[in-house]
Amino acid sequence: MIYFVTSNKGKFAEASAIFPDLVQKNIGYTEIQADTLEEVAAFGMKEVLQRLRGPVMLEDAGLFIEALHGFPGVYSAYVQKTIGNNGILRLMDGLENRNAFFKSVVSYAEPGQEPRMFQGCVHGIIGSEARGKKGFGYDPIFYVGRASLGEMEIPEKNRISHRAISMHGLKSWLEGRK
Ligand code: ITT
Repeated sequence: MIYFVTSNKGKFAEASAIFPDLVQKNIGYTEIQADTLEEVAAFGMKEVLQRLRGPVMLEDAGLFIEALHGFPGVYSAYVQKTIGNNGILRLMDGLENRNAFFKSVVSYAEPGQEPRMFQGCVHGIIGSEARGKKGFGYDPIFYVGRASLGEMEIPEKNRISHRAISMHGLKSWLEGRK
């Protein structure tokens, strides 16, 4: 059993398809203002470990848009809550370079052990319109090939996503230790 500290149901559903013995803990942690997802995750884990024992993981993720110099990046959750997908589409209006990637950083720790981090990225493009009602966050505007992530069921998204890559990294490491 592993505790996954997250408030995000979509993240939890995707992670549960990879780790069937996951338990969601919606206890919150401080997301510091930093330049990298790694710093946010490492700080969050320190705080979480003061409150939770047992194997625990958390994940910090973000969308990085090339033409916007990596924005919204570490501010992805705030930007999604404020200007949302329509706001991003408007910012991208008329821009030819639509390249973007999602990045996920997972931090995992066990009592008395140094936390470990695993990362994953998926490259795609910001489409000209939102499509699909599956997934969460920026999924409807992020396209890999012809489909947006918002059009994909979890198993399909988990074949390519940043989160699936970082979590499979953790899973392989855990299995390699057995
Ligand atoms: P927790 O911190 O409680 O886990 P959160 O939603 O705040 O949940 P993050 O701090 O990692 O998660 O914020 C990342 C934001 O980036 C998230 O709120 C989404 O808007 C977006 N995001 C991350 N992964 C995504 C994905 O797979 N698909 C679409 N949007 C994603």
